[in-house]
Amino acid sequence: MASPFDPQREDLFTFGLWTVGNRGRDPFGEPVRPVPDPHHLVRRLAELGAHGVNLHDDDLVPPGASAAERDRIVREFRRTLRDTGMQVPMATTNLFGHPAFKDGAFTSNDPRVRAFALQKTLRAIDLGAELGAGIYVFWGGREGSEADACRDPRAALQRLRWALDFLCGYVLDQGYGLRFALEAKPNEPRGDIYLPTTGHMLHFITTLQHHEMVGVNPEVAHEVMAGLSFPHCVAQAMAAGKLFHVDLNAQKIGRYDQDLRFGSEDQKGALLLVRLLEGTCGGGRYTGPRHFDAHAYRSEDEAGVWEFAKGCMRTYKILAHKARGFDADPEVRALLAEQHDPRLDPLLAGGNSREVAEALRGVSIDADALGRRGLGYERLDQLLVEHLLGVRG
Ligand code: GCO
Ligand code: MN
Ligand code: MN
Repeated sequence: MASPFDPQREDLFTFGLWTVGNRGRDPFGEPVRPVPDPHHLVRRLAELGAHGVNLHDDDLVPPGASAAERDRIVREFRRTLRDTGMQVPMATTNLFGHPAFKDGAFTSNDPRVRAFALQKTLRAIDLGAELGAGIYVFWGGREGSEADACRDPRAALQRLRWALDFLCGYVLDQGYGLRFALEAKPNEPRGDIYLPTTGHMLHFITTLQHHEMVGVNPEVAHEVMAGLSFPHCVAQAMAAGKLFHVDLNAQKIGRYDQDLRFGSEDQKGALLLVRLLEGTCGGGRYTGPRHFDAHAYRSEDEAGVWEFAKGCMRTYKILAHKARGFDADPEVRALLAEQHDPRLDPLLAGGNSREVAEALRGVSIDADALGRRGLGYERLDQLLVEHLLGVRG
């Protein structure tokens, strides 16, 4: 039976080939699922109502493939995309799997490793452009350290900056319509990864030569690993006009990078995130792909993988519905109504001037009364919980 929460193409849901193709390998155990066929993954995702798939270079073209082999694989993949109407909105490079990257890719002390990383990325950017991607993600999983004396972290940042400036230049030279999105993670697989949070990335971007074509790709799990509020991180990126992409998943605090089904943990945080992305609280809506960078539990076979994929998309739509209900609730609106004071409104509206500073000094404010005043947030939060639990709205 059709449900209003069934995914549709226009919802812009995407998955990585590496997510629904995840084989359930972990540091302690071997894969539990067979080697995936990218064509099969694309067809199943299309049937489920997804908009597209994203990929690393190596997810599609095995490393070491000849040029002829590469062209054949890409041609066949494009045919499957055409047959299913699926898009490739985002592409990226695997700069973490090869043993040569054990001490970083763009930040390695060895110029041969840095050159190898650039060669691989140039080829992967060509692949992304050929598949029609508009966003190119950089996740520097190996760009970090354990023996921290191995390099001056400032040198690492300088090398990263140089590589991104170089690659932006390449994209512009080629006339590709690609924008870059930087993805932060605090640790794993390295003890410490450089630029560990989205906030760090946002500042780093301001130091790049082509900063206008570089934004961020925040991931739920990664900011939660750092103990931070993901909605706050996304809000800062949106306010800066830098939310180019988003990696949706779920994560328990204090764990390894779990990449769980979206909304499977911290449903309140997930609701607040969807509320922001959908703009139900005002302040603009995120219009890019809703990408799930997550994978099924290791306990699952292929049927479980498709339950996982459906679950990510359904939960997003259910939360969008809840967010609309919450923000339209008259009691919520009353609690959140903007507060006014006719004496202060004109003074706090414009910028600084001597007159305004002088006038501000003269306003009498009863701070003790303000301190005694209750703000109604217990009620507000309970309303949020009741919307979430389905007894209201
Ligand atoms: C992780 C990362 C990766 C990247 C992906 C794209 O979970 O460790 O998020 O999944 O997003 O490799 O570069
Ligand atoms: Mn992750
Ligand atoms: Mn990610």
